[in-house]
Amino acid sequence: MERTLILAKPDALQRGLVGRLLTRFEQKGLKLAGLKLMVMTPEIAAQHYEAHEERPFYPGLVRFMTSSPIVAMAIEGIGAIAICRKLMGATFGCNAEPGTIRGDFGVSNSFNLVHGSDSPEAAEKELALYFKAEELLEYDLNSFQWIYDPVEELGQEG
Ligand code: IDP
Ligand code: MG
Repeated sequence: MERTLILAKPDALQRGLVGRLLTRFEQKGLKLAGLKLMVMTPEIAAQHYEAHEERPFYPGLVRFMTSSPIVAMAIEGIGAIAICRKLMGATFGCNAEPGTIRGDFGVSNSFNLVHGSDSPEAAEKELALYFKAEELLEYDLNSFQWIYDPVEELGQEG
């Protein structure tokens, strides 16, 4: 199992799309391990977007992400990082395929609704920025018995 950080960005919250975003991840068969409505502080933004600091869009990105609340989600599943990136679609809404979150709900290069970690290293760093260890819950999700093949994928006795 892998965990990834998903953010519903300020545009998603202001446009009333948070529930529909969460539904995309739930209906795919991913498990919610953490959930939080919060404001991204300038301090969190600086750490989160460290790698983009020199990019021309950085000041606008930080202004956008700190302008209104976000919803942080910890999402779990086998291969969750790559699966969530596929569900999100390409970075720019205008290029994103229909059927993806960015492809279905937006057209903007910057107001693109959703963030998802892009590697295991990023996921670990980013989850720690938004969640304390005790806010990430360990529990059995009953539906996993029907989402995964218990023998092939969950390694349970047949
Ligand atoms: P990602 O969100 O698909 O991983 P990144 O390249 O990591 O894309 O960029 C982080 C965020 O910065 C994007 O989601 C988007 O909001 C913003 N961004 C990236 N490139 C541009 C740009 O060229 N213009 C405006 N905003 C951008
Ligand atoms: Mg990125």
